[in-house]
Amino acid sequence: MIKLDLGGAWSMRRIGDSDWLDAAVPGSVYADLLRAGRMEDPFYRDNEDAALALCDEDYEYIRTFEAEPDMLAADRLLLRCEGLDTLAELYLNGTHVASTDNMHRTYEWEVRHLLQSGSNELRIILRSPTRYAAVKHADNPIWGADDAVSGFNHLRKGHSMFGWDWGPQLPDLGIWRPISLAAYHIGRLEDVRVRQQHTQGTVTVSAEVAADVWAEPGSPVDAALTFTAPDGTVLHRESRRVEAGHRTVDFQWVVNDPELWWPNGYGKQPLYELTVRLERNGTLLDSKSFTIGLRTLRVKREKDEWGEGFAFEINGIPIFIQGANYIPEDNILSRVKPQQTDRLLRDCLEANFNCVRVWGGGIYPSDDFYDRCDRYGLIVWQDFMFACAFYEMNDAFSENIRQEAIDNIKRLRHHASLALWCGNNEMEEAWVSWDIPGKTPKLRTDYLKQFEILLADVVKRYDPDRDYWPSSPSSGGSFDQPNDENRGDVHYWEVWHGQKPFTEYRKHHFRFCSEFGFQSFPSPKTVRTFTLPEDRNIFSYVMERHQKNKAANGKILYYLSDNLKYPKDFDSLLYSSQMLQAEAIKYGVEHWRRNRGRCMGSIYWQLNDCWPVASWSSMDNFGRWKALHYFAKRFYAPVLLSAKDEGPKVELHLTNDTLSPVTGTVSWWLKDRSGQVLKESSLDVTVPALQAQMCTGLDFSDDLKAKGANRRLYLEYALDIGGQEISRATVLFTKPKHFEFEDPSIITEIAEQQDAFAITLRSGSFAKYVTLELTEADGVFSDNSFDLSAGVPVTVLLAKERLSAPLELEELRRQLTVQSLYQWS
Ligand code: BMA
Repeated sequence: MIKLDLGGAWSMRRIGDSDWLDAAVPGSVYADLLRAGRMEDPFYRDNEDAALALCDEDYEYIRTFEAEPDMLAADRLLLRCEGLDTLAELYLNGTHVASTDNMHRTYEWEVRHLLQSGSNELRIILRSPTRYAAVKHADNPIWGADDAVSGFNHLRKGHSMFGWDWGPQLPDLGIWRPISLAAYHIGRLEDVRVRQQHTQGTVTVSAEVAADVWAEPGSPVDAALTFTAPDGTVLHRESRRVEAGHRTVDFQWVVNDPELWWPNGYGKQPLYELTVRLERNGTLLDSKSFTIGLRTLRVKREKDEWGEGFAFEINGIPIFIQGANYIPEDNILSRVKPQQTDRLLRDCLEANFNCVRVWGGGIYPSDDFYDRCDRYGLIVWQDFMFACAFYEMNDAFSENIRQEAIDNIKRLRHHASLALWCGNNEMEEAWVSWDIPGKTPKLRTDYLKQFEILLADVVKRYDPDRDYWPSSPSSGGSFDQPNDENRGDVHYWEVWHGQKPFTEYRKHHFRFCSEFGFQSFPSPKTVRTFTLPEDRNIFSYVMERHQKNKAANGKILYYLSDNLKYPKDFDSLLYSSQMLQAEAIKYGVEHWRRNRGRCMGSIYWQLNDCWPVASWSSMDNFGRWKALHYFAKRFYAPVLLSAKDEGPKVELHLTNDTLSPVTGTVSWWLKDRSGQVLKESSLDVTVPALQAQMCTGLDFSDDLKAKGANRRLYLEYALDIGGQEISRATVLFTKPKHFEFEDPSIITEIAEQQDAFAITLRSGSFAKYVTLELTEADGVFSDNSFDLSAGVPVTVLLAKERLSAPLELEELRRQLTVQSLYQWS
C-alpha cells in the first residue's frame, strides 16, 4: 500500500469571497480564520456571537497534489477521510466524488478513475451546519438540549459544539481529521478482529483477518501474523494463504503465563503487539498493527440484598471505579494536540483515577487518546455520541448511525482500556422523567429501535466480548426506572440542580454513580484571559456569557451562603466557589467509598472544559487544577481515611482499594485553633484488600458543651502506614462560615532541590483551604487547598517539570502566594 497524506497546506475561502487564505489540514474554519487574522478570539468576552455567525456561511477548501507513477499504476485507489465536519461535498479534478453528513465516520471512496497524471485538484465544500439545523428544525422541531442551537440533533456532529450548559455555541466546521490517498496492488487488509479467552494461566488469542484479494490466478497471497510480548520476544508467528475474493482467515494461538493488563492502581499495563502483513512472494501489500492488553473486563450485574450490583470486574476482581466525565477539550477541535491530551490523562493518573467516561454529547476521541489510556491504565466508559435529544429513525439516519457505530467499534475495539459501549447520555431517563415537549409514541419507539435494537445489535456483532449498556443512567433498559438507586448506574443531581445540601449524598447508596457534580468558577488567572477589568463581577454581561447554566450563579451563591462567609472581593468569590465544589464532591465520593461493595463506582461531572467558563470541571481549559482536582487526588487515594460526622459524633473509616491488606495507625486529635490538643488517641487497624471498614466511633458531645466550643474546636485525623503519613484531614463541628478563624499568618519557606522546590508552610492558627498559587507561571503542586494546623508544618513539592516555565528560586518567591479561607472574607 502506498499512502499519500493529503494533509498540510491547503487554501480556503468563504464561498462568495474572492481571496484565498492559507489553510491547515487537519484543521477547521475557525483555526484558519484565526491564523489569517480574519476573526477575533471566539473565547474573548462576547466574541462568541460574531464567531457563531461565521457558521452561517459555506466554505471551500482546495489543494493540488502530484500523482506519482506508482499511484497511477495502482489497481485500487481510495480517498480516505477520517473526519469531515460535517456537510461536505468532495470534488476530484472537478468531478463530484461524494457528499457526507457525519463527522464521526471514516469515509473511503474509490477514485482511481478520477486521478490523472501530474497535477490533481481536490476541492471540498463545507456547508453551513447552523443553516442546515435551522431548516431541519423548522420542518421537524424535535426536542434537543435547550442550551444548544435548535435542530443540532438533525446532524451527526458533536452536539456540544452547538452549545451546552458549559459550552459556547461555536459549531466550527472543517476537515478535522487526516485525509489521504491509499493505493493498493493485488489486495488489501480490510479488518482485523482480535479476541481473547482466558483460562487459568493461559490466554487463547485469536485474530480474524478480513482481506480483499483481487490478484490474478497463480499469484498466491499470504497473511502473515506476528505476536510479540511486551519485552519484544516473538511469541507467535504464522502465515496463511489468502484466496482471491473477500476472505476471512482465522488465527489462534495460546499465550502461557500471560502478563495481565491492569487499571491504574492495581498493577502494570503490559502491552503485547500484533502485526498482520498481507504479502505476495515476500512483498508487502498491506499491514496493520495493534497493541493488545490481555485482560478480562466485564460489568458484573448480580442480584443481591439491595437490588442488582453494577461492578466492573477486571481479571476476576471487582474494582471500585473512580474518575470523571470527559468532554471535548476545545471547541476548535483540531487545536487539541496529543501533548495536551497526554497532560490531561496524566493529570487523571496523578489524581488516582482509574477511569474516564467519554460523554455522549461530544466526539469519539482519536486513536491516540485510547493508546494513552491503554498505557496509563485508564478504563474507558464509552458513550456513543448521542445526548439529551430526540432522534427520528428513518432509513437514512439508521444507516448513517449504524455505519458510524461500526466505524468506531472497528477503530477502537482492540484497546485494553475500552470497557463498555453505552448507547447515549440521559435519553432513557429523559423519556421516563423529564418534562420535555414532543414526546410522541413514534419517537418513543424510535428510541428503542435506536438504542435497544440497532446499537445493541451492532455491538453484539462487531464487539461481542464487550458489554453494551443502553443509556447512562439505566437499569438495563426498556424504560424500567433508569435512575433506580438500587440497580445500574445513576446520575444524581439533587445536590446542585436540586439545591439539596451536601449531606444529601449520604442518604443514597447508589450502585454506581456515573454523574454528579457541582459548579465553580475558574481561577482569577483564567478569568483574566477573557475579561477586561470592568467585567470582573460574576453578574457582569461578560461573566454571564461565560456561565452557560442560567441558574448556576444563584446556586453557587446559595451554597456559599450555607457554608462560607460572604467573600470580600471578586477573586475571593472565585476561590470560595472552588472550595464549595471540592467539598461537595468529596462529601459524595467519601460516602460511596465507605460503602464500597454496595457502591462500585464514582465518575464525577466533569473532568475538563472546552473554553474558559464557570462549570463543573475539576480542571479548566488551560489545564489549571481547580481545588476539586487536588481534592480528587486525596479522595481517590487507594487507601482512604475518611470521617463520617454528624454533629459531635464522628466515625473514622478506612477504605482499602488495593489488592493487599493494609495495616496502619489511625490517630486523631481534638484541637483548638491555636493547635492545643484537648484530647487524642490512636489505634492500629488492619483492613483486608478491597474492603472498607469503620475504625472507630467518637462522640465529642461533652467537649463541645461549652458555649461556642463548636466554633473554636475541631478534629484532626491522620493515617500512618509503616511510619509514613498517608493522609491528614479535619472535621469542623460547625459550618466554616461560623468557625472563628484567626489570622493564620502562614510562614513559607522554600528550599530548592534538584527536581523540585520544597515549600514548607507553618501556620500560627488553624487555617482552612490553604491555597498556593503562582501569580504568572502555572504549576501543579503535590498538594493544595488543604487544612493546616498550628504547629504541624506541611511540606508541598512543586516539581520543576510541573512548571509551565523554568523559575529561579527568587522568582518563585516573588510569584508564590499562599492564601486560605481567612483571607477570602
Ligand atoms: C449532565 C450531563 C450534561 C450536563 C451536566 C450538567 O446531565 O450529561 O448534559 O452538562 O449534567 O448539567
